[in-house]
Amino acid sequence: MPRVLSGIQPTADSFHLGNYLGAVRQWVALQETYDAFYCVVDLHAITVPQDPRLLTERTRIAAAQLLAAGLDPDKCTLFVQSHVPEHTELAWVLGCMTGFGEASRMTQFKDKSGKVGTETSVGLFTYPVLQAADILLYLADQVPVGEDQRQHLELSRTLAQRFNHRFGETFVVPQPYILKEVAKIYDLQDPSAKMSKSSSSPQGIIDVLDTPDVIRRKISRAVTDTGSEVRADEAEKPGVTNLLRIYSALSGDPVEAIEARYAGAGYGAFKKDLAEQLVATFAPIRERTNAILADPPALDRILARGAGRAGKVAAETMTAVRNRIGLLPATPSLSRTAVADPP
Ligand code: ATP
Ligand code: LTN
Repeated sequence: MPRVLSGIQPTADSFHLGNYLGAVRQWVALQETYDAFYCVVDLHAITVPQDPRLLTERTRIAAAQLLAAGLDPDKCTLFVQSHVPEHTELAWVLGCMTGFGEASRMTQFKDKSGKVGTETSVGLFTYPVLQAADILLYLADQVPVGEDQRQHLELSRTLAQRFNHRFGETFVVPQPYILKEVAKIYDLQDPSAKMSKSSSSPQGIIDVLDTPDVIRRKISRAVTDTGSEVRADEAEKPGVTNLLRIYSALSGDPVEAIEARYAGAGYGAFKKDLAEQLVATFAPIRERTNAILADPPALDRILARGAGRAGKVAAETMTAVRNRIGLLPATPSLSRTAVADPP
């Protein structure tokens, strides 16, 4: 079975509509036909300051939402990145093969470091290298993400090829899996900006865990464009075009069919129906998330099982990597604990 891997950061109390349509929905679909590995990337989250208590809580919330959205632990491997230490070990190795200039060209680093200013960490700079390690450890063929991750995926491909060329075939060169129609969902208040956990205003972003009333209010206040025609036109009507794409992704109807349905009806009826589509999708996810979060030990068991399965694959790849690059193998019968100095 071909492999798929993806990750999501536990940096908010809820995923948003962009995360859901751009990534998570594909994760759910792909678990049926791929050997799928999905992780909550807590080590990526700490590239900017995080409150420790909140990070723990949000890691569980993230995992619960993924299960509630349809990930099935019997069909995929769901785990927390920091539970598999090979991620950081491989990131070090790959970091030693990444050019400083090459890493400096990452646009997400430029954007984010611009925002955090003097607080910019080395971790934020090497973030894409850790992401490459996440992917390459599992020899993933496909990586489902939104458009904003395309450049990071390109770096992962370059590093896989570079390693294979220098040390012999080891890694699979991964392909981005990006669905054009939902690759970039825009902010409801500013249709020129990506809907984003870190930069959208609360009114610009729909959270998977928003209550139905909040969803209805945010959609009714979403900026639409001049005129009253429900018509996709990226240049003239970016707000309506974004809403049409969301409607189409949720309902499965082509954009043209939705345009035809609301011809002459104005924005009001269209937005009302769109809000109901969102409520129908998110209300059950919200309820299931709350139910899963009510039993933390059960959730932790799912994550432990995931880490066990992921750890096996990661350990195998890491052994191959250590051998390839010439690190002296540790003698198993003389493991650290077996020959520890007496206290
Ligand atoms: P931030 O913008 O604050 O860095 P984020 O909202 O992009 O965070 P991530 O955890 O970085 O959230 O992204 C998780 C996944 O969701 C990634 O695959 C990313 O490409 C995808 N994604 C994020 N925002 C959007 C969006 N607006 N449209 C489509 N996909 C998105
Ligand atoms: N950088 C990604 C999150 C991420 C990821 C990954 C995605 C970390 N590791 C591996 C795909 C594969 C983001 O969404 N900002």
